Amino acid sequence: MNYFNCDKIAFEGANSKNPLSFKHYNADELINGKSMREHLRFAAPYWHVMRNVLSDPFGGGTAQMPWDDGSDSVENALKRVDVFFEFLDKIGIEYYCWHDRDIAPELNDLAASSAALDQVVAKLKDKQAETGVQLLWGTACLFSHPRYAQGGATSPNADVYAYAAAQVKKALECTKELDGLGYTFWGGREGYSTLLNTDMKRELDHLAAFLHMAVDHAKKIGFDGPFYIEPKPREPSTHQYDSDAAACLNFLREYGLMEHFQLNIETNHATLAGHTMEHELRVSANAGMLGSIDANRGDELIGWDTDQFPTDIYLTTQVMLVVLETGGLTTGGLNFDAKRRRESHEPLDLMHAHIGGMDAFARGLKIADAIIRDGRLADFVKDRYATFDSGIGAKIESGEMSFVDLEKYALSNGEPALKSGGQEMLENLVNEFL
Ligand code: XUL
Ligand code: CO
Repeated sequence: MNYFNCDKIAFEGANSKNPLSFKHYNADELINGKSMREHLRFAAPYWHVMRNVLSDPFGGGTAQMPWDDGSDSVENALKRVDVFFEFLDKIGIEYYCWHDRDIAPELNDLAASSAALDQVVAKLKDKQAETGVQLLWGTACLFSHPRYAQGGATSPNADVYAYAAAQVKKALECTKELDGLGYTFWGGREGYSTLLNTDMKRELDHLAAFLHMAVDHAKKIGFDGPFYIEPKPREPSTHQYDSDAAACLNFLREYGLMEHFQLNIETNHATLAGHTMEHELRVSANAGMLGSIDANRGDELIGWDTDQFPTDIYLTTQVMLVVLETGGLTTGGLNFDAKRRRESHEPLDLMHAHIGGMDAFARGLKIADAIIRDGRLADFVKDRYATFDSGIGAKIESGEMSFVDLEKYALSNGEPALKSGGQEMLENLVNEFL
């Protein structure tokens, strides 16, 4: 098959002028004893690669998909699988992710949709065995069909809730069938449009019960991969309950779900929440809950989820600094939850898009590794807290001190001598490596 009209993308090095080559991503090159492929664990999202027609709020799809007959048939869905695996083979990506309704059509009733899913899953299983490609995570689409207009696991309607549960049960079983490493919950419509009609407490209780049932069912079928929650503040809803990493952590703690879940952090969701990606990654990592990454970026001038491919080396460096400092991704990966611009409608644009993202992350990885090996940045941060390493600071950290003790100390110690935070010096230091 040759739908992408190119050979396998090869590493040609930084001096190559071939746009269909990697300049920096060299899968087998070792960085600190581990290959780039193992560090980066790139994944491709079925929904963007195979199903995104590149429409926007003002116009329909532009994407050329000569392999797709536009129908909701199982036959068409099976054909897409071949095209997707051609894409993965040529780009050299070894993991992928799906929603149930990306890979197979939603048909007239639940039983028919599930039967269609089984057929496609059987083919995906064969393709995985043939190629060694692995499923990074599966998920259920609980946001496109009109029945989910008011939510799935937070719907005010119990029949919708049951339908959503049945869909997740099936998606979980398909993930298990494909030896998926994880399972994601992104609550697209788990939130509200207005609080005038919303019993927030009741909806959150329902959501927690739903997730507990998912955990129970995973145990029952022997699925032991982590569940991921993917935070996002809004769009499509006005407010999504999983609005950012901190809100998700609070929810998981409140409802006793911490041990079964990790977070899947997406760049454009972080920025929509008014945070940097680095912030969201650090919040997750601090709680020991950083599981996986949806690697994309937003646009500073557009206020919605533009899902662009990551190209900013500063951003990929920040991401890889957190990933390396926390010991690397284990079950998770870097899933390019990103789409081409509407103007980039040719199949080959998919190649350019992923080449750019992979090269940007390869550079981020090398730079982050160099910054860590250099040590000056970490030394500065450590030194900044040095007053807590001994004396009064060490006593504060060990919990020995009271307000009375600290008042006594402050009265005798005089005015503290504060050192510079050194931001500009550190910004210069980071730029030395770029
Ligand atoms: C939507 C988004 C989803 C999730 C999976 O913004 O990121 O595609 O990654 O449901
Ligand atoms: Co995502």
